[in-house]
Order: sequence, then C-alpha cells, then structure tokens
Amino acid sequence: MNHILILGGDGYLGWPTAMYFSNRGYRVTVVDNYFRRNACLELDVGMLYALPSLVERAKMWHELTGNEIKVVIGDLQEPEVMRSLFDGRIRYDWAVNPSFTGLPDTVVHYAEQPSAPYSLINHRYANITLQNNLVVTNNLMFAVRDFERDIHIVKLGTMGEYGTPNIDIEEGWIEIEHKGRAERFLFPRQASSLYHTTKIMDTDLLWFGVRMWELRVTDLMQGPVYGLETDEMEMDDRLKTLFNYDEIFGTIINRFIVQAVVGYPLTVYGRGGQTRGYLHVRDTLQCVEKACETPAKRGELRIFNQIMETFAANELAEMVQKVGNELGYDVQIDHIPNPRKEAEEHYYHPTYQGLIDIGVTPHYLTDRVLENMFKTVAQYRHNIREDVIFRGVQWG
Ligand code: USQ
Repeated sequence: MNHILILGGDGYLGWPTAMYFSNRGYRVTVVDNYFRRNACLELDVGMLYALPSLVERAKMWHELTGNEIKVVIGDLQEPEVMRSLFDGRIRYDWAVNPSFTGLPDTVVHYAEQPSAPYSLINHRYANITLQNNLVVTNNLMFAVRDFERDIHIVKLGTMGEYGTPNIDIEEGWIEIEHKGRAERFLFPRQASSLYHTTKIMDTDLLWFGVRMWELRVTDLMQGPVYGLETDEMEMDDRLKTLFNYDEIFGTIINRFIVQAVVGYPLTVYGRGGQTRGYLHVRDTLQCVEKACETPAKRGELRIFNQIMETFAANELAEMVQKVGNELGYDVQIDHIPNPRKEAEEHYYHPTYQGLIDIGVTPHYLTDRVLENMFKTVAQYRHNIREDVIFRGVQWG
C-alpha cells in the first residue's frame, strides 16, 4: 500500500485528491497552512458555503469510511516544516497496519497560490505569490534531495505556462534544430500573469533538480478546472471541497454557473475568443492517480498537458446560457471590458495525448454536467454575494 503526501491538502483540488486516494487504499497525509481560506477572508470574497476545518474533515472522513487521513497544519515556506515531513520528526504511524511507518513514496505538490488575478492586485500580492510558490517548491526539492531521492514529485503546473503561441503546443518538450544540430528543450513558455510566471519558474527549479540530482518529477500542465462532484464528495455534503465564484479565486465555468443562478449577466471578458483547455475535477483526480501509478524515472522530468477539451469563453457562456434557460433561469450574457491583458482571438492548438496513453478516460462538459452543477449551486443560492462577482482587478 503506497503512502501519498499531499501538499496543499485543504484546497479545491487537494481535499478531493486526499479522499480519492484514501478511498482507494492509499495511506494519505495532507499538509496545509489555510492560505486560501485566509486569503479569502482577507480579501472578503465569500465562498459558496462554509467549510469544516481540515482536521474536522479528516475526522468526518474517518467516521464515514474508517479510513485515516493524517493532517499536518504548517507553512511549507518554513524549511523546517517541510523537512520534518521527511526526516523522522513527523511520525507516520497508522491505526491500521501500525508496522508501516514509511516515508511517502509520492508527493503531490499543490501548495501554491493558484490565482492569476491575486498575483496582480498589487506588488504585495505579487510578492506573496512569488515567495510562496518558489520557496515551497525549492524547500520540497531540497528535502527530497537530502532525505530520499527516490520519492516521486508530482507537481501541478499549468497550461498558462505556454501562453497562447502561434504554433502548436507540445507536451512540455520540443525538438529544436539549429544550424544543422538538434536538441530537445522545454517548450517555449511565455506566461500572461505573474502567477503563471511563478509556475514556469517552478518547472525550471525542478528541471534543475532533475539534472543535478536525478530526481523523479512529473509536471501536470493543467487547464482551468470546473465542477464539484466526485464520488467521495457525494458521500456527505460536509465533505464538499471549497468553491469560489469571485473574480480572484473562482474559475470561469464555476463562476458562470453561480452568475446564472443569481441572474447576474455572465461576465465574458472582452471579445470572448480566449480559448483554454478545460477539465472536470474528477479528471484531475484520475490524471493525478495515473501519474502516481506510473512514476517518472530517476532523472526524468515528465510533462503532461492535463486538459480534456478546449473552449472559447464565448462557447462556455453559450453552453451555460442554454442549459440555464432550459432549467428556467433567465441567463443573459454580457461582454465587459477585459480586466486582463490577454489575446482575445488567437491560435490555440495544444497536444494532450500523454495522460490518455497512460489510462485516463476523459469526461466532457455536457449539458448533464452543467445541469448537475446548477442543481448543487442552487442549493446554496442564499449564500451568493453579488458584490464579489466582479471588482475589476486591472492587469494592464
Ligand atoms: N474569463 C472570462 N470571464 C470570467 C472569468 C474568466 O471571460 O468571468 C476568461 C479569462 O479571461 C481567461 C479564461 O476565462 O481567458 C480562463 O480564466 P479563469 O479565471 O477560469 O482561469 P485562469 O485565470 O487562467 O486560472 C485558472 C486557475 C489557475 C490555473 C489556470 C489554468 O485559477 O490556477 O493554473 O486556470 S490555465 O488557464 O490553463 O493557465
């Protein structure tokens, strides 16, 4: 039975990942410093519903399933907090099979400030993003280097590292011929936010660690995620993951559903031709599972593009409008001046075959999926705050 350490285990993806692996018989340890919850409080952006603490969630999970999720609350920017996870200071003893006290064999690294708008509020939030994302990744890299180099690091990257180039996007690597010679390089990256720039820097840090110390790393270049249904979350409402719909932490599909439910015209930014690759939260879990089951080799930086299909913002708005109208909502679409600096019409042709090749079965954004999201969000309609939907953090 494997032991998985999830850094950022309280987040939108971290908590569902913890339950998913725990449900499949893995030993799971989660670490978090409640960064996201605190940032939401500080910026006064309401979540769709209140959340139990991570310790309470793990307790409920244990009561419901008999499975243990170990919780460590700490800031991984502190090198000693990170190192304590690997050097014996944190004891991994389990009620079931107490003889197994081994270190994690896989670390899933989600412990990053994940919002592009947050990173561009002002220089202070830019610094928080830079410091958190780079220092946590560096602390992890050195802890693995110093205590157990065989541990597989699965880091969440982002498709936004590539930007929107005028050529096809490969899965992480490109063969370049130059003056009669050839070499394989990381695919060119050109982020359009400071947050996305930190993700490029993380990739570079880990690529250095792979070359220098033969670490094993998988980088998952993920697109915006939507949804709030997984088998584990459906066991009990109190196990639901956090759900943001505000401009800073909410992602487009989740936001559009909330907007449609409260009769707020869908906020398409600019012309709405911006195209991205999307995936359901269920597929994030599946992708991470497959990546963990087939680890990168020693000395390999393996990169997958973690998306299932691409949509322009306009297409998403039209899909949400159609399903919303069928459910009896009066859904309007608005094109508001784009607060971001991004191409609103562009070429977008990413490759995303690698995860399918290792066994991932894609789920797609269907009317049914949108209907389910409408139904869940509608249950919490009374909590939705219209004042946080759009404040207009300007990137330019
Ligand atoms: N958009 C709108 N209206 C909105 C919100 C967004 O038109 O109300 C547009 C944006 O302009 C953008 C696209 O939708 O072109 C996606 O925006 P988003 O807010 O859903 O996602 P993004 O800021 O790109 O970031 C999210 C996650 C981040 C992850 C990234 C993957 O927050 O952690 O890395 O998706 S990717 O976009 O592929 O870089």
